[in-house]
Amino acid sequence: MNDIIAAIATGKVPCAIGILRLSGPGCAEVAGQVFRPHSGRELKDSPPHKLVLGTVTDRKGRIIDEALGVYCPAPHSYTGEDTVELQCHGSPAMLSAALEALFAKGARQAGPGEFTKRAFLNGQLDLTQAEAVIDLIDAESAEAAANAAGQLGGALQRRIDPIYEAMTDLCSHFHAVLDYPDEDIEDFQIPELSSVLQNSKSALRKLLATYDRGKHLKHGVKTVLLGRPNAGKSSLLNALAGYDRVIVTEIAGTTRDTVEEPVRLGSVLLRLTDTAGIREAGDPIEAMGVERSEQAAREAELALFVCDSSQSLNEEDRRAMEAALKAPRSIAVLNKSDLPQRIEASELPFPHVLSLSAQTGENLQALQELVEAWYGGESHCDGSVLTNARQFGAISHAADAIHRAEQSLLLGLTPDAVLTDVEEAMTALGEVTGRIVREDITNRIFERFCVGK
Ligand SMILES: Nc1nc2c(ncn2[C@@H]2O[C@H](COP(=O)(O)OP(=O)(O)OP(=O)(O)O)[C@@H](O)[C@H]2O)c(=O)[nH]1
Ligand SMILES: [Mg+2]
Repeated sequence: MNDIIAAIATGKVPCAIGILRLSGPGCAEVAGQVFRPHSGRELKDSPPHKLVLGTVTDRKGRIIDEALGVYCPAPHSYTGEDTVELQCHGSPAMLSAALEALFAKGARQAGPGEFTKRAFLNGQLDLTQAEAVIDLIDAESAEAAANAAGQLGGALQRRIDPIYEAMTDLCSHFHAVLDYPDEDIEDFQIPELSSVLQNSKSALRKLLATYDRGKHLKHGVKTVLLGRPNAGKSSLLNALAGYDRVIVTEIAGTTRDTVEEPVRLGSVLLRLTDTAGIREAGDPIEAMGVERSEQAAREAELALFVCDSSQSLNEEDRRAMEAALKAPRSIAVLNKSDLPQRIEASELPFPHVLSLSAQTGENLQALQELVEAWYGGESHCDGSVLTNARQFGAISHAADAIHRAEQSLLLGLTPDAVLTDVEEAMTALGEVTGRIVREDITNRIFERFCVGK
């Protein structure tokens, strides 16, 4: 990591400001050959962490921009190394020319995520925080951003660390007793082991339970609109999206294919899929559309069964209902509440039935309230939830290992057999935060038990 990396940190379209970023020992010298402060001082001698105005040159030495530069010497920087940022005007051509000039002076192109990787390797961030950086960049809602910002601030790490610490204490105690019999160390206690295992398992299970909320925050809730032709599915999608996303006509069978649209309902992002109306298809294309509707229903977390409440229920409605009820959560929508009603809520075998009008917008609020009650809320936007499959997989692995350790203890196996599983759990937790287990146990032995004095 001794080389100097450089990259354009902003997008590749013309905009007001474009940022060039460098990191690595001595990068201020390299940047200083391309960016010259108006003050006449070298960039490396400029006041650290302060913006200075200057000119940017290309590899031929021609001035191509006037920009602000900031030098952050190690270790007080994002990567923990010397870093420089040049805030230029946002011309992609100019930024490329300046980047080439930096390459000519000894920098090399940074790889994807390399600045954050260096921050991790230099101990500025743990893995959960490094992952939060990418979540923050990808955030599609303020809630997702708030959660990623919380994780970047270390919220998930703070939740995992105490569990890891308790296991470290346990293992280090055990190894200390075993490896240093001459030292006067208190003997190992089975009840202590048992209670640590129990607490750890319950904390890990609570953490695993946050994954659904984390997924919803990050990716939205996969939602499908199901119903017979002309029920008003597309009208509902348009009403929720706030614009005419899909074609609506009075002709039954208007929608022939599935159509996806992200829709925000309060604090919840729904990945809404409109589908072809479910019925005995009149032609092969429609048949394929209906098959896709049923496929979308199988993949959905939330199904909205839409029916035309001005018409009595028929077989087609029942077929759509059946598909909707298979989703983990479902809501029956009695659409067209603005027309004379022919269906009673009690006719529908759904725990949640809402009467509304996609056309007039009447009672759409009720749908939002229900969705928010299920998937929304501010409570879990603090960054302490699991948001990706890697974290979930590793925490599940840890929970399984702890469960095995508990079982071994119950079966009366010796503590070393139990501790093998505990160490496996620690390794799995270490994968989430990026900690190295052996090193931590060793450090703790010397820290806590003063072995070797
Ligand atoms: N009065 C009234 N008409 C509605 C309402 N919602 C939809 N419609 C009408 O019902 C007809 C069918 O609406 P669509 O949204 O195309 O229905 P769909 O379920 O998508 O139908 P397919 O795509 O054929 O499966 C259109 O003429 C809409 O204007 C409503 O709330 N009230
Ligand atoms: Mg439609």
